This record gives sequence, structure tokens and C-alpha cells, in this order.
Amino acid sequence: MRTQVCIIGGGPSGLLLSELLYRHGIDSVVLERQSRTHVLGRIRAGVLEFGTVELLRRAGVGARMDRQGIIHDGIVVAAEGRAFRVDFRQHVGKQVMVYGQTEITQDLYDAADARDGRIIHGVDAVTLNDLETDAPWVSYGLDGTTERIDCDFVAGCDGFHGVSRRSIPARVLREYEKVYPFGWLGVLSETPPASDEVLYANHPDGFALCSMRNTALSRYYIQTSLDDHVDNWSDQAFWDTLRRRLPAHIADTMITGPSIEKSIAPLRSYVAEPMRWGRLFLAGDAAHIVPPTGAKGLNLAASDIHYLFSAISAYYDGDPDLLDTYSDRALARVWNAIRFSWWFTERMHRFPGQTGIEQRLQEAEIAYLEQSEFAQKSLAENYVGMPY
Ligand code: RFL
Ligand code: PHB
Repeated sequence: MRTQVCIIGGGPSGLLLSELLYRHGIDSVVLERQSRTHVLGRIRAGVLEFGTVELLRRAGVGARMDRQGIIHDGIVVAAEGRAFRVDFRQHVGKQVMVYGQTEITQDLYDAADARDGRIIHGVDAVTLNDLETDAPWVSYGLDGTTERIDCDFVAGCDGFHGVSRRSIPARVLREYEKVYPFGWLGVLSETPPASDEVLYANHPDGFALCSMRNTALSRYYIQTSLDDHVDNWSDQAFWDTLRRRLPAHIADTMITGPSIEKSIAPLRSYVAEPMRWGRLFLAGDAAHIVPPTGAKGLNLAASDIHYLFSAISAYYDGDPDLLDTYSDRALARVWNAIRFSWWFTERMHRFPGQTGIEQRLQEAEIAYLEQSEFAQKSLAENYVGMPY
């Protein structure tokens, strides 16, 4: 088989790239290890920067998002039993949109189906070959046979555990990593959200987050220890712990119900450099991971795809130079989001062995955020997303 761009990974990065390329008349094939049902079953991101919203519109998949997404003007931060708002519109004149990653992925699959896009599920043993030449090729297994795709470019959109990043020689790849000593236990429930806006709570027992997918579907997280397991958490234990970590006026009015999804995610900051090797271009979680505090992961995947699509489309339009600057342009934005997510994570979580003064310093930081217009502007600017 031959295509112009072979995309490894059918998550949001890979599907979005494929859609943008199609609209520019560039052919691609997406290779995905899992089934479509599996990909759509992963409950992940919920908060979109407006850069992401605009890119999805540009890819022609904005209609349902614009009907069902909820625009938020700010977030709520809580500590020491109090809560206050950071108003994005007031501080930076921008907003974010709440619309689930599952819905985006569904919209992208629907758009690919409508144009008979080639997305091949259930592939294994993917190998990337001759990446340093002008004629790279990809081999993969499907139903016991080995297949080959010849292409101009390979887009590595296969997430943190994918094969693409590992295809860059060790002498070239630089990795930067910080693993946090805790995870997030997330619960999805068919209940109205406890807070109208996304709420981040610092509490001496650990962090808590109230979010939502729509007015009847809530998403909550609590900080847990790394060795914890979902089986240790009955719904009742989850709700009791969450309530204790929230300000009383929110805890008292929160409506709880059975969980329809429960999972634990570890937290890490990770960057791989460079994001290009020959004809291979990494994008999204394949190249970097942020802790979810600040909701940057999917948004960074989208900005990578913006830069990568611009570079590949310019190449086919006769200007190959943007390919050379892809890695640097993407990484500049990535490192700022890595910094912001690290900063917010450090302020909001309880660290093992945290001393009294460290807890009070966190509280003083949050009190400063509550009082200072400048501190709020900085948070707002980063949360809504730096320009591309
Ligand atoms: P994905 O979504 O991991 O997709 C990669 C795809 O590649 C496939 N794959 C392979 N396919 C073929 N061959 C191989 N060898 C392969 N290896 C892997 C995988 O099956 C998969 O389908 O990466 P992508 O597309 O770069 O998208 C990144 C986002 O999924 C991720 O950054 C966000 O979900 C992060 N994130 C959040 N981001 C936000 O912007 N806002 C949020 O509110 C937010 N909340 C979250 C999050 C991530 C979370 N978890 C569980 C990690 C909340 C959580 C709890
Ligand atoms: C979510 O809704 O899943 C969510 C919201 C904000 C975050 C992380 C996750 O910072």
C-alpha cells in the first residue's frame, strides 16, 4: 500500500492530523493498535483551549462541539475551606470549552467514515523503517499477516507507550522526566456537577477536582497514593473522601450517585527531544506528558498537530522549510505548558512527607493568588492557552 502520510495511532492527535490533511488534499493511513470501541471507552480530557476549539472547527468537526460544548469563563480554586474564582474573561478576555475527549474522538471517527478514510484497527508489531531516507516505510501485522505501507512521512501519534519515539536512536533522543509521588483516582457519574465551573481544591488530606462533561454528567478526581487500586475504593468511600476535601458549601449540596467509570492515573512530566527524526514527526503524548492539573495534555496534542499540519501542507505546496522548524516550534509551546502544569501540580497536591511549613507555604501561595490581580492574570493566560 502507498500513502503520503502514514499516521501511527488513532487517538485524537492521529485522527485530527488525518482529517486536516484530507481537507488539504493529502492522503493518509491511520494505524491503530486497539479497536474503535476501546479508544472511545477511554475517559480522559474534558477542557479545551480555544486554540483547540478553532482547530477542530477548521478540521470540519466542530458542529456537535459547538452545540453541546459548554463555555466556561473561569475556574474556582479552593483551600482552607474557602473558594474563589479566577475569571478568564475579565483577566485575559478569553474562555475555555468543556467537551469530552471521547466526543472529539467520536466526531473525528464519524468524519473519517464519511469520507471513507483509511483507519486500520487491531494492528500489531508496527515497525518504522528507512526514516532517514526520502522513502520511509512502515510494516505491521494484521490478522496474522505482515503488511507494508510506503509513504513520504511518518507521523508518530501513538501516545506515551507507542513505538514511534522508540524508533529514534538513543544517541539522538534526549528525555526529561519527573514522576510525581501520587496519582489521580477519577470517577464519572450521571449526576449534576457540584460546581458550575471546574474546581481545584488544595486540602491537607490531598488534592480534589470537580469537573463535568455536561449538565447531567460529572467528573471528579481525588489524589491517591501511587500504590492504591480502584478496588480499594467503593463509591461511598470515594464520595466521603471527596466531600471532606471540598469547601462545606459545595460538599453539602453535592449530589452523588453510582460511578459509571473509575480509574487511577499516575502523574508525570515528560518531554522527548527532538520531536523529529528524518521523516518521522512525533506529536501529542508520544512526545510529552503533563500531569492533568491545568488540563493541558490534549491541548498540547492539538497545538503539535497545528504545527505539523502546517509543515506538511507547506511541503506539498512547495515550501519544505517548515519541516525543519517543526520540532523547535512545537517544543517551545510544550515547555511552557510543562512548566505551568508542574507549577499548578506543586501548588495543589499534598506531597508525602510534606511538613507543616510546606503546607502553609502552599496555602500562602493560594492566598496570594486570591488577592493578586497579577497572579490571577498569569494563571488565566496559561489556562486558556498561550497563542500558537
Ligand atoms: P493517545 O490518546 O494516547 O492516543 C494514542 C493512540 O495510539 C495507539 N497506539 C498504537 N497504535 C499503533 N501501533 C502502536 N504501536 C501503538 N501504540 C499506541 C493507542 O492505542 C492510542 O489510541 O495520544 P494522543 O492522540 O496524543 O492524545 C493525547 C491525549 O489523549 C492526552 O494528552 C489527554 O487525554 C491528557 N488529559 C487531558 N488533556 C487535556 O488537554 N485536558 C484535560 O482535561 C485532560 N484530562 C488527561 C486528562 C489524561 C488523563 N489520563 C488518564 C492520562 C485526564 C486524565 C485522567
Ligand atoms: C476533566 O474534566 O477530566 C479534567 C478537568 C480539568 C483538569 C483535568 C481533567 O485539570
